[in-house]
Amino acid sequence: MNHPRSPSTLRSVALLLPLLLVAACGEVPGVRDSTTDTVTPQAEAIDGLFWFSVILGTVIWLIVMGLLAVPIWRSWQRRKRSEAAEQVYAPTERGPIRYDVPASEVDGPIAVADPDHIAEAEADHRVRSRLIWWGGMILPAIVLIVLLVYSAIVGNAVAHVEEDGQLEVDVIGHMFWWEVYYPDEDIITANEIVVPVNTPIRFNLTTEDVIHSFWIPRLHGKMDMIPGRTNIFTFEANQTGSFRGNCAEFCGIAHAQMVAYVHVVEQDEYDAWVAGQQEPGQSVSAAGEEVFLGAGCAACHAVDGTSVARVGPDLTHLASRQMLAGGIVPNTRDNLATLIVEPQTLKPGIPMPATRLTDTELEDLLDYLEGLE
Ligand code: HEC
Ligand SMILES: [Cu+2]
Repeated sequence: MNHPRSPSTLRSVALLLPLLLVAACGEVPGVRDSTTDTVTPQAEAIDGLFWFSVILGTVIWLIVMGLLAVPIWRSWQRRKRSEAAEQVYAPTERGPIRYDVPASEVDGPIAVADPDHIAEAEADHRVRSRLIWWGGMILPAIVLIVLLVYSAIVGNAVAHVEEDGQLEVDVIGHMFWWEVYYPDEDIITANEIVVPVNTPIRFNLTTEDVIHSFWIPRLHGKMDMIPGRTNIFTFEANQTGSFRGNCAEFCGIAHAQMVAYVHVVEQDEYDAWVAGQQEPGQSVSAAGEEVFLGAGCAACHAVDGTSVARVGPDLTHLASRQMLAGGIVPNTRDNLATLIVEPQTLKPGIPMPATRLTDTELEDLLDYLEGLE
Protein backbone atom coordinates (compact mmCIF):
# COMPACT_ATOMS: atom_id res chain seq x y z
CA MET A 1 0.00 0.00 0.00
CA ASN A 2 1.12 3.50 -0.77
CA HIS A 3 1.65 5.97 1.97
CA PRO A 4 -1.29 8.42 1.69
CA ARG A 5 1.01 11.19 0.60
CA SER A 6 3.37 9.19 -1.58
CA PRO A 7 4.44 10.91 -4.81
CA SER A 8 2.25 8.60 -6.94
CA THR A 9 -0.90 9.58 -5.02
CA LEU A 10 -0.02 13.23 -5.37
CA ARG A 11 0.60 12.73 -9.05
CA SER A 12 -2.75 11.05 -9.62
CA VAL A 13 -4.57 13.81 -7.75
CA ALA A 14 -2.65 16.40 -9.75
CA LEU A 15 -3.64 14.64 -12.97
CA LEU A 16 -7.23 14.12 -11.93
CA LEU A 17 -8.02 17.76 -11.19
CA PRO A 18 -7.26 19.15 -14.65
CA LEU A 19 -9.03 16.11 -16.10
CA LEU A 20 -12.21 17.02 -14.23
CA LEU A 21 -11.89 20.61 -15.39
CA VAL A 22 -11.43 19.49 -18.99
CA ALA A 23 -14.43 17.18 -18.67
CA ALA A 24 -16.52 20.14 -17.58
CA CYS A 25 -15.53 21.93 -20.79
CA GLY A 26 -16.60 19.12 -23.09
CA GLU A 27 -19.09 21.24 -24.88
CA VAL A 28 -19.57 22.00 -28.55
CA PRO A 29 -19.56 25.78 -28.99
CA GLY A 30 -23.09 27.08 -29.24
CA VAL A 31 -24.58 23.74 -28.28
CA ARG A 32 -25.28 22.81 -24.69
CA ASP A 33 -26.02 19.20 -23.80
CA SER A 34 -26.71 19.62 -20.10
CA THR A 35 -29.41 17.42 -18.58
CA THR A 36 -30.15 20.18 -16.11
CA ASP A 37 -30.70 22.84 -18.78
CA THR A 38 -34.08 21.54 -19.87
CA VAL A 39 -36.38 22.67 -22.70
CA THR A 40 -39.25 20.20 -22.30
CA PRO A 41 -41.62 19.42 -19.40
CA GLN A 42 -40.39 15.80 -19.71
CA ALA A 43 -36.73 16.66 -19.14
CA GLU A 44 -37.79 19.08 -16.41
CA ALA A 45 -39.64 16.34 -14.53
CA ILE A 46 -36.56 14.10 -14.77
CA ASP A 47 -34.38 17.00 -13.64
CA GLY A 48 -36.69 17.49 -10.62
CA LEU A 49 -36.26 13.85 -9.66
CA PHE A 50 -32.50 14.19 -10.12
CA TRP A 51 -32.19 17.18 -7.80
CA PHE A 52 -34.57 15.63 -5.26
CA SER A 53 -32.35 12.51 -5.14
CA VAL A 54 -29.14 14.55 -4.96
CA ILE A 55 -30.39 16.77 -2.13
CA LEU A 56 -31.98 13.89 -0.19
CA GLY A 57 -28.79 11.86 -0.63
CA THR A 58 -26.66 14.77 0.58
CA VAL A 59 -28.81 15.32 3.67
CA ILE A 60 -28.69 11.62 4.55
CA TRP A 61 -24.95 11.53 3.95
CA LEU A 62 -24.42 14.51 6.27
CA ILE A 63 -26.55 12.89 9.00
CA VAL A 64 -24.65 9.60 8.72
CA MET A 65 -21.32 11.42 8.81
CA GLY A 66 -22.54 13.32 11.90
CA LEU A 67 -23.53 10.08 13.62
CA LEU A 68 -20.16 8.60 12.73
CA ALA A 69 -18.41 11.61 14.21
CA VAL A 70 -20.04 11.05 17.65
CA PRO A 71 -18.23 7.80 18.59
CA ILE A 72 -14.99 9.10 17.06
CA TRP A 73 -15.25 12.22 19.16
CA ARG A 74 -16.14 10.17 22.24
CA SER A 75 -13.15 7.89 21.80
CA TRP A 76 -10.90 10.94 21.47
CA GLN A 77 -12.30 12.26 24.72
CA ARG A 78 -11.75 8.92 26.38
CA ARG A 79 -8.18 8.74 25.15
CA LYS A 80 -7.54 12.26 26.42
CA ARG A 81 -8.91 11.32 29.84
CA SER A 82 -6.82 8.15 29.99
CA GLU A 83 -3.74 10.11 29.04
CA ALA A 84 -4.44 12.48 31.91
CA ALA A 85 -4.64 9.56 34.30
CA GLU A 86 -1.79 7.78 32.64
CA GLN A 87 -0.63 5.79 35.56
CA VAL A 88 -3.03 3.85 37.73
CA TYR A 89 -1.75 2.52 41.01
CA ALA A 90 -3.29 -0.26 42.99
CA PRO A 91 -2.08 -0.95 46.49
CA THR A 92 -0.97 -4.51 47.27
CA GLU A 93 1.02 -6.15 50.01
CA ARG A 94 4.18 -5.59 48.03
CA GLY A 95 3.46 -1.93 47.52
CA PRO A 96 1.84 -0.05 44.63
CA ILE A 97 1.76 -1.90 41.30
CA ARG A 98 1.61 0.08 38.09
CA TYR A 99 -0.90 -1.12 35.53
CA ASP A 100 0.02 -0.20 32.01
CA VAL A 101 -3.56 -0.09 30.92
CA PRO A 102 -5.69 2.87 30.00
CA ALA A 103 -7.82 4.25 32.78
CA SER A 104 -10.95 3.68 30.73
CA GLU A 105 -10.48 -0.07 30.87
CA VAL A 106 -9.78 -0.08 34.58
CA ASP A 107 -13.06 1.84 34.95
CA GLY A 108 -14.96 -1.07 33.44
CA PRO A 109 -15.69 -3.38 36.36
CA ILE A 110 -16.21 -0.44 38.73
CA ALA A 111 -18.80 1.06 36.41
CA VAL A 112 -20.85 -2.13 36.40
CA ALA A 113 -20.95 -2.13 40.16
CA ASP A 114 -22.24 1.43 40.24
CA PRO A 115 -26.08 1.66 39.99
CA ASP A 116 -25.82 5.04 38.22
CA HIS A 117 -23.59 3.51 35.62
CA ILE A 118 -25.95 0.55 35.15
CA ALA A 119 -28.85 2.92 34.44
CA GLU A 120 -26.65 4.88 32.08
CA ALA A 121 -25.56 1.75 30.24
CA GLU A 122 -29.17 0.61 29.87
CA ALA A 123 -30.21 3.98 28.51
CA ASP A 124 -27.28 3.81 26.13
CA HIS A 125 -28.39 0.39 24.99
CA ARG A 126 -31.95 1.63 24.36
CA VAL A 127 -30.64 4.53 22.28
CA ARG A 128 -28.49 2.16 20.26
CA SER A 129 -31.23 -0.32 19.49
CA ARG A 130 -33.59 2.53 18.58
CA LEU A 131 -30.88 3.89 16.30
CA ILE A 132 -30.56 0.51 14.58
CA TRP A 133 -34.32 0.13 14.12
CA TRP A 134 -34.96 3.65 12.92
CA GLY A 135 -31.70 4.47 11.21
CA GLY A 136 -31.07 1.01 9.80
CA MET A 137 -34.54 -0.13 8.79
CA ILE A 138 -37.51 2.22 9.16
CA LEU A 139 -36.02 5.44 7.75
CA PRO A 140 -34.23 3.77 4.82
CA ALA A 141 -37.48 1.96 3.97
CA ILE A 142 -39.38 5.27 4.04
CA VAL A 143 -36.73 6.99 1.91
CA LEU A 144 -36.74 4.16 -0.64
CA ILE A 145 -40.54 4.13 -0.82
CA VAL A 146 -40.64 7.91 -1.32
CA LEU A 147 -38.03 7.65 -4.11
CA LEU A 148 -39.85 4.71 -5.69
CA VAL A 149 -43.22 6.50 -5.70
CA TYR A 150 -41.70 9.76 -6.96
CA SER A 151 -39.79 8.04 -9.78
CA ALA A 152 -42.90 6.04 -10.76
CA ILE A 153 -44.87 9.31 -10.97
CA VAL A 154 -42.13 10.94 -13.07
CA GLY A 155 -41.78 7.84 -15.27
CA ASN A 156 -45.50 7.86 -15.94
CA ALA A 157 -45.63 11.60 -16.56
CA VAL A 158 -42.85 11.55 -19.16
CA ALA A 159 -44.19 8.49 -20.99
CA HIS A 160 -47.12 10.29 -22.60
CA VAL A 161 -47.83 13.49 -24.46
CA GLU A 162 -51.03 14.94 -25.85
CA GLU A 163 -52.20 12.72 -28.72
CA ASP A 164 -53.97 15.54 -30.59
CA GLY A 165 -51.82 17.01 -33.31
CA GLN A 166 -48.99 14.67 -32.40
CA LEU A 167 -46.12 14.46 -34.88
CA GLU A 168 -44.81 10.95 -35.36
CA VAL A 169 -41.23 10.20 -36.42
CA ASP A 170 -39.53 6.82 -36.70
CA VAL A 171 -35.91 6.92 -35.58
CA ILE A 172 -33.89 3.82 -36.46
CA GLY A 173 -30.42 3.16 -35.04
CA HIS A 174 -27.68 1.93 -37.39
CA MET A 175 -23.99 1.39 -36.75
CA PHE A 176 -23.16 4.35 -36.53
CA TRP A 177 -25.85 6.78 -37.61
CA TRP A 178 -29.55 7.46 -37.17
CA GLU A 179 -32.12 6.90 -39.89
CA VAL A 180 -35.11 9.22 -39.64
CA TYR A 181 -38.48 8.63 -41.28
CA TYR A 182 -41.62 10.76 -41.11
CA PRO A 183 -44.46 8.33 -41.99
CA ASP A 184 -47.21 10.94 -42.44
CA GLU A 185 -45.07 13.37 -44.42
CA ASP A 186 -43.22 10.58 -46.24
CA ILE A 187 -39.83 12.14 -45.60
CA ILE A 188 -36.62 10.22 -45.08
CA THR A 189 -33.45 11.78 -43.68
CA ALA A 190 -30.62 11.04 -41.26
CA ASN A 191 -29.01 12.20 -38.02
CA GLU A 192 -30.87 15.52 -37.87
CA ILE A 193 -34.50 15.51 -36.84
CA VAL A 194 -36.45 18.69 -37.49
CA VAL A 195 -39.57 19.21 -35.35
CA PRO A 196 -41.87 22.16 -34.66
CA VAL A 197 -41.84 23.93 -31.29
CA ASN A 198 -44.78 23.55 -28.86
CA THR A 199 -46.05 20.44 -30.59
CA PRO A 200 -46.37 17.01 -29.01
CA ILE A 201 -43.80 14.77 -30.65
CA ARG A 202 -43.57 11.01 -30.65
CA PHE A 203 -40.39 9.23 -31.74
CA ASN A 204 -40.77 5.51 -32.42
CA LEU A 205 -37.35 4.13 -31.59
CA THR A 206 -35.99 0.92 -32.99
CA THR A 207 -32.77 -0.44 -34.48
CA GLU A 208 -31.61 -2.11 -37.65
CA ASP A 209 -28.71 -3.94 -36.01
CA VAL A 210 -27.45 -3.90 -32.40
CA ILE A 211 -28.82 -2.14 -29.33
CA HIS A 212 -28.36 1.63 -29.33
CA SER A 213 -29.65 4.21 -26.89
CA PHE A 214 -31.21 7.45 -28.02
CA TRP A 215 -30.38 10.33 -25.74
CA ILE A 216 -30.91 14.06 -26.20
CA PRO A 217 -30.15 15.31 -22.67
CA ARG A 218 -32.09 18.57 -22.88
CA LEU A 219 -35.23 16.89 -24.24
CA HIS A 220 -35.66 13.64 -22.36
CA GLY A 221 -33.95 10.73 -20.60
CA LYS A 222 -32.12 7.91 -22.37
CA MET A 223 -34.15 5.32 -24.22
CA ASP A 224 -32.84 2.06 -25.65
CA MET A 225 -33.32 1.01 -29.26
CA ILE A 226 -33.80 -2.74 -29.16
CA PRO A 227 -33.95 -5.10 -32.16
CA GLY A 228 -37.51 -6.19 -32.87
CA ARG A 229 -39.03 -3.69 -30.46
CA THR A 230 -40.35 -0.15 -30.72
CA ASN A 231 -39.87 2.15 -27.77
CA ILE A 232 -41.88 5.34 -27.55
CA PHE A 233 -40.06 8.58 -26.79
CA THR A 234 -42.43 11.51 -26.34
CA PHE A 235 -41.78 15.15 -25.64
CA GLU A 236 -42.90 18.65 -26.39
CA ALA A 237 -40.19 21.30 -26.71
CA ASN A 238 -41.12 24.75 -25.45
CA GLN A 239 -38.09 26.47 -26.91
CA THR A 240 -36.50 26.52 -30.36
CA GLY A 241 -32.88 25.53 -30.87
CA SER A 242 -30.60 22.68 -31.87
CA PHE A 243 -30.31 19.98 -29.26
CA ARG A 244 -27.52 17.50 -29.49
CA GLY A 245 -27.21 13.97 -28.19
CA ASN A 246 -25.06 10.89 -28.52
CA CYS A 247 -25.75 7.19 -28.69
CA ALA A 248 -25.70 6.12 -25.04
CA GLU A 249 -25.25 2.38 -25.41
CA PHE A 250 -21.90 1.06 -26.57
CA CYS A 251 -22.56 -0.32 -30.04
CA GLY A 252 -19.13 -0.70 -31.63
CA ILE A 253 -15.99 1.13 -32.64
CA ALA A 254 -17.59 4.43 -33.72
CA HIS A 255 -20.18 4.48 -30.93
CA ALA A 256 -18.88 7.77 -29.52
CA GLN A 257 -19.26 9.34 -32.97
CA MET A 258 -22.92 8.51 -33.33
CA VAL A 259 -24.40 11.93 -32.76
CA ALA A 260 -27.99 13.04 -33.25
CA TYR A 261 -29.41 16.52 -33.49
CA VAL A 262 -32.98 17.57 -32.89
CA HIS A 263 -33.62 20.94 -34.51
CA VAL A 264 -36.67 22.51 -32.87
CA VAL A 265 -37.99 25.27 -35.14
CA GLU A 266 -41.04 27.54 -35.47
CA GLN A 267 -44.05 25.97 -37.18
CA ASP A 268 -43.66 27.94 -40.45
CA GLU A 269 -39.99 27.07 -40.67
CA TYR A 270 -40.92 23.43 -40.12
CA ASP A 271 -43.59 23.59 -42.85
CA ALA A 272 -41.04 25.07 -45.27
CA TRP A 273 -38.57 22.33 -44.36
CA VAL A 274 -41.20 19.63 -44.95
CA ALA A 275 -42.08 21.13 -48.34
CA GLY A 276 -38.39 21.15 -49.30
CA GLN A 277 -37.87 17.55 -48.22
CA GLN A 278 -40.95 16.42 -50.13
CA GLU A 279 -39.60 17.75 -53.41
CA PRO A 280 -37.88 15.15 -55.54
CA GLY A 281 -34.10 15.14 -55.31
CA GLN A 282 -32.66 17.30 -58.05
CA SER A 283 -29.25 16.77 -59.43
CA VAL A 284 -27.44 19.79 -60.74
CA SER A 285 -24.59 17.71 -62.05
CA ALA A 286 -25.41 14.97 -64.52
CA ALA A 287 -21.72 14.02 -64.73
CA GLY A 288 -21.65 13.69 -60.94
CA GLU A 289 -24.71 11.47 -60.95
CA GLU A 290 -22.94 9.20 -63.40
CA VAL A 291 -19.96 8.94 -61.04
CA PHE A 292 -22.32 8.28 -58.14
CA LEU A 293 -24.00 5.42 -59.96
CA GLY A 294 -20.78 4.13 -61.49
CA ALA A 295 -18.83 4.04 -58.22
CA GLY A 296 -21.42 1.84 -56.55
CA CYS A 297 -22.58 4.45 -54.03
CA ALA A 298 -26.18 3.57 -54.86
CA ALA A 299 -25.67 0.07 -53.48
CA CYS A 300 -25.83 1.63 -50.02
CA HIS A 301 -27.33 5.09 -50.50
CA ALA A 302 -30.64 6.11 -51.97
CA VAL A 303 -31.11 9.34 -53.86
CA ASP A 304 -34.67 9.74 -55.12
CA GLY A 305 -35.06 7.33 -58.00
CA THR A 306 -31.53 5.89 -57.95
CA SER A 307 -32.13 3.03 -55.49
CA VAL A 308 -33.99 1.99 -52.39
CA ALA A 309 -30.81 1.11 -50.46
CA ARG A 310 -30.84 1.82 -46.73
CA VAL A 311 -27.37 0.61 -45.72
CA GLY A 312 -26.17 4.21 -45.49
CA PRO A 313 -28.08 7.47 -45.03
CA ASP A 314 -30.54 8.61 -47.70
CA LEU A 315 -28.78 11.35 -49.65
CA THR A 316 -31.78 12.83 -51.51
CA HIS A 317 -31.56 16.08 -49.55
CA LEU A 318 -28.02 15.73 -48.22
CA ALA A 319 -27.20 19.41 -48.72
CA SER A 320 -30.04 20.42 -46.37
CA ARG A 321 -28.22 18.78 -43.45
CA GLN A 322 -25.74 20.75 -41.34
CA MET A 323 -23.56 17.82 -40.29
CA LEU A 324 -22.09 14.69 -41.83
CA ALA A 325 -21.30 11.13 -40.87
CA GLY A 326 -23.42 10.68 -37.77
CA GLY A 327 -23.37 14.37 -36.89
CA ILE A 328 -19.64 14.58 -36.22
CA VAL A 329 -18.34 17.09 -38.79
CA PRO A 330 -19.90 20.06 -40.61
CA ASN A 331 -21.33 19.33 -44.04
CA THR A 332 -18.57 20.94 -46.13
CA ARG A 333 -17.03 20.05 -49.48
CA ASP A 334 -13.71 19.17 -47.81
CA ASN A 335 -15.35 16.82 -45.34
CA LEU A 336 -17.41 15.22 -48.10
CA ALA A 337 -14.21 14.62 -50.08
CA THR A 338 -12.45 13.04 -47.09
CA LEU A 339 -15.50 10.88 -46.42
CA ILE A 340 -15.46 9.52 -49.97
CA VAL A 341 -11.71 9.12 -50.46
CA GLU A 342 -10.68 7.98 -46.99
CA PRO A 343 -13.73 7.42 -44.78
CA GLN A 344 -11.67 5.69 -42.09
CA THR A 345 -9.71 8.92 -41.50
CA LEU A 346 -12.85 10.92 -40.94
CA LYS A 347 -14.57 8.33 -38.79
CA PRO A 348 -12.65 5.16 -37.92
CA GLY A 349 -14.88 2.10 -38.04
CA ILE A 350 -17.33 3.57 -40.54
CA PRO A 351 -18.90 0.76 -42.64
CA MET A 352 -18.30 2.64 -45.89
CA PRO A 353 -15.53 1.65 -48.28
CA ALA A 354 -12.94 4.11 -49.61
CA THR A 355 -13.58 4.97 -53.25
CA ARG A 356 -10.81 5.58 -55.78
CA LEU A 357 -11.71 8.38 -58.19
CA THR A 358 -9.84 10.65 -60.58
CA ASP A 359 -9.73 14.32 -59.61
CA THR A 360 -12.39 15.23 -62.16
CA GLU A 361 -14.64 12.39 -61.05
CA LEU A 362 -14.29 13.49 -57.44
CA GLU A 363 -15.07 17.13 -58.28
CA ASP A 364 -18.11 16.06 -60.32
CA LEU A 365 -19.30 13.80 -57.50
CA LEU A 366 -18.86 16.62 -54.97
CA ASP A 367 -20.83 19.00 -57.23
CA TYR A 368 -23.55 16.39 -57.42
CA LEU A 369 -23.68 15.82 -53.64
CA GLU A 370 -23.59 19.53 -52.85
CA GLY A 371 -26.44 20.02 -55.30
CA LEU A 372 -28.73 17.60 -53.44
CA GLU A 373 -30.88 20.19 -51.75
C1 HEC B 1 -21.05 -0.45 -48.33
C2 HEC B 1 -21.98 0.62 -48.23
C3 HEC B 1 -21.59 2.00 -48.67
C4 HEC B 1 -21.09 2.41 -49.87
C5 HEC B 1 -20.75 1.57 -51.10
C6 HEC B 1 -20.97 3.85 -49.80
N1 HEC B 1 -21.38 4.28 -48.58
FE1 HEC B 1 -21.56 6.19 -48.02
N2 HEC B 1 -22.09 5.60 -46.16
C7 HEC B 1 -22.31 4.31 -45.77
C8 HEC B 1 -22.67 4.28 -44.39
C9 HEC B 1 -22.98 3.04 -43.58
C10 HEC B 1 -22.67 5.62 -43.96
C11 HEC B 1 -22.97 6.14 -42.56
C12 HEC B 1 -21.77 5.96 -41.71
C13 HEC B 1 -21.80 6.67 -40.39
O1 HEC B 1 -22.09 7.87 -40.35
O2 HEC B 1 -21.50 6.01 -39.41
C14 HEC B 1 -22.31 6.42 -45.09
C15 HEC B 1 -22.23 7.81 -45.07
C16 HEC B 1 -22.13 8.57 -46.21
C17 HEC B 1 -22.34 9.99 -46.25
C18 HEC B 1 -22.72 10.88 -45.08
C19 HEC B 1 -24.22 11.05 -45.05
C20 HEC B 1 -24.71 11.82 -43.86
O3 HEC B 1 -25.81 12.35 -43.93
O4 HEC B 1 -24.03 11.85 -42.85
C21 HEC B 1 -22.15 10.38 -47.53
C22 HEC B 1 -22.26 11.79 -48.08
C23 HEC B 1 -21.82 9.21 -48.29
N3 HEC B 1 -21.81 8.11 -47.46
C24 HEC B 1 -21.52 9.22 -49.62
C25 HEC B 1 -21.13 8.10 -50.33
C26 HEC B 1 -20.69 8.12 -51.69
C27 HEC B 1 -20.59 9.36 -52.56
C28 HEC B 1 -20.38 6.83 -52.03
C29 HEC B 1 -19.82 6.34 -53.34
C30 HEC B 1 -18.58 6.89 -53.74
C31 HEC B 1 -20.67 6.01 -50.87
N4 HEC B 1 -21.10 6.79 -49.86
C32 HEC B 1 -20.52 4.63 -50.83
C33 HEC B 1 -22.21 3.18 -46.56
C34 HEC B 1 -21.75 3.19 -47.86
CU1 LIG C 1 -25.08 3.27 -31.11
